[in-house]
Order: sequence, then structure tokens, then C-alpha cells
Amino acid sequence: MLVRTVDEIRGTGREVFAENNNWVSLRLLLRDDNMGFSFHETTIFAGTETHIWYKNHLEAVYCIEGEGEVETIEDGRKYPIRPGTMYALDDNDRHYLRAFTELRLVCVFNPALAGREVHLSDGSYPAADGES
Ligand code: 9YT
Repeated sequence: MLVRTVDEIRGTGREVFAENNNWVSLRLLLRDDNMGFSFHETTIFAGTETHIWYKNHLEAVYCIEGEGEVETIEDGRKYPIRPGTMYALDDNDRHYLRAFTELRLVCVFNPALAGREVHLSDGSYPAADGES
């Protein structure tokens, strides 16, 4: 049984800030926990726009707090994000994530992140096997 709180994770290696300071991610479950996915609480700071392309991962995101939108780049569609909204990047969709107010999100990654990943210049995280 694993039990962790965000309070005990803050200030440790499981608290990861974006390379551009657009977000902070509290990584509650990681690859070494052997659950087959990683599980994070992520805060996206108000007024930010983040280009994301998880070409090596599938991600599902559930909004707990805040207002924002996702714009998928291929078709220019915009999806409002508010508390109770879930979106899943089931096609490794390239997108912009915009926070109109501070967003508090719960994120699941498959395969699991190893720990300290931040976005590469193309918006991805490195592949689990080291190939990108
Ligand atoms: C929703 C999203 O992908 N935000 C960027 C941070 C990421 N979720 C993470 O590493 O927690």
C-alpha cells in the first residue's frame, strides 16, 4: 500500500517546475512505484500558454480548479477546461494549454514518467526507453 500527500512531496525531488516556469508538478506516483502509470497534481499558472506534444506518452487530465482551454493544433479546435472536465490525449495530440486563471489538474501518464522530466523543445517528454 502506498500513501502519499502533496504536503510531504513539496520541496522534494518529486516537485518539478517547468523549464519556462509555466507550471509545477507534484509527482505522487512515478515509474519506480510500478503502477504502470504516473500520477501528478499539476498547477498551471494563470496567463500562461504551453505548447505540448506528448509523442512518447498518453496523458489524461482532470481539472479540479480554474478556467482555461486546450487548442488542438492539427484542427484548431478549442476545448474549454473547467472543474469537472477531463481530456485525454489519445492520439498524442499536439496542443496548446492555456490557463486563464490558475488551473489545478490531476494528470496520469502512460508509460509512467521516471521523475524529473520537463518539456523538450518540441513539447514532449523523453521516451521511457531513451528513444525519442
Ligand atoms: C497538463 C499538462 O500536461 N501539463 C504539463 C505538466 C504535466 N502534466 C506534468 O508533468 O505534470
